[in-house]
Amino acid sequence: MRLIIATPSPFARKARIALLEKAMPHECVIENPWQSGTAVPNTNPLGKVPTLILDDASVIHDSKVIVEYLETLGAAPQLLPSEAMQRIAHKQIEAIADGICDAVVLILLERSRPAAMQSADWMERQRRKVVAGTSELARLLGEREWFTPHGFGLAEIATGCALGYLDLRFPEYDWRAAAPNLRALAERLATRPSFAKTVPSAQVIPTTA
Ligand SMILES: N[C@@H](CCC(=O)N[C@@H](CS)C(=O)NCC(=O)O)C(=O)O
Repeated sequence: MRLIIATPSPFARKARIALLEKAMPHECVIENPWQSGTAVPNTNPLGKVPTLILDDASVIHDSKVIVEYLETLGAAPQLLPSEAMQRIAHKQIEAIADGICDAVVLILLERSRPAAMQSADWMERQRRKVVAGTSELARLLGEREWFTPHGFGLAEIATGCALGYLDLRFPEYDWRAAAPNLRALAERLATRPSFAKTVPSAQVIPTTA
């Protein structure tokens, strides 16, 4: 399998962590989906990473679909619980974590526009989503070690990727002070080789009009 990634992408990181946790052999191909001439649209009509290319050349894209696909292969550990409501809890938490990342991406894109074209209102609207989403993740975790009785799984992966992305792309928001329980979760996750091997790093977002 080949996984098309970008080094800062929290969505790509989610898929990478799932592959590493399950010890599935794969190759990572680094792209920058924002650069002109990127090959990403050749495998994903939406032009986004991650994209998973299987050995028979079939393609699976969107991190949520990739993780669901990997689960069907049956390798341990199980990242999505079999029990229905716990499974929904993991997917709900993933949706919040991904939504935080979407809002940060929108802020970055706005900042990449010429200063006179940037909308402070738009960026503030996205910042509120980041803060409210993080606060909801903290509420859902509470004082527990993991979000659900299933233990480590998709919810923790998605949350860890969102928090890592905040550190990289939105460091002005001190989520550790706002949510000490998420800080403790992030510290636990950082000890896992899958997280340590996939720490995000920046790529350039070209200026857009
Ligand atoms: N829902 C998608 C989101 C993927 C996404 O937004 N990826 C960003 C990088 S962090 C991207 O490739 N953006 C390029 C673009 O939107 O043109 C997923 O979970 O895979």
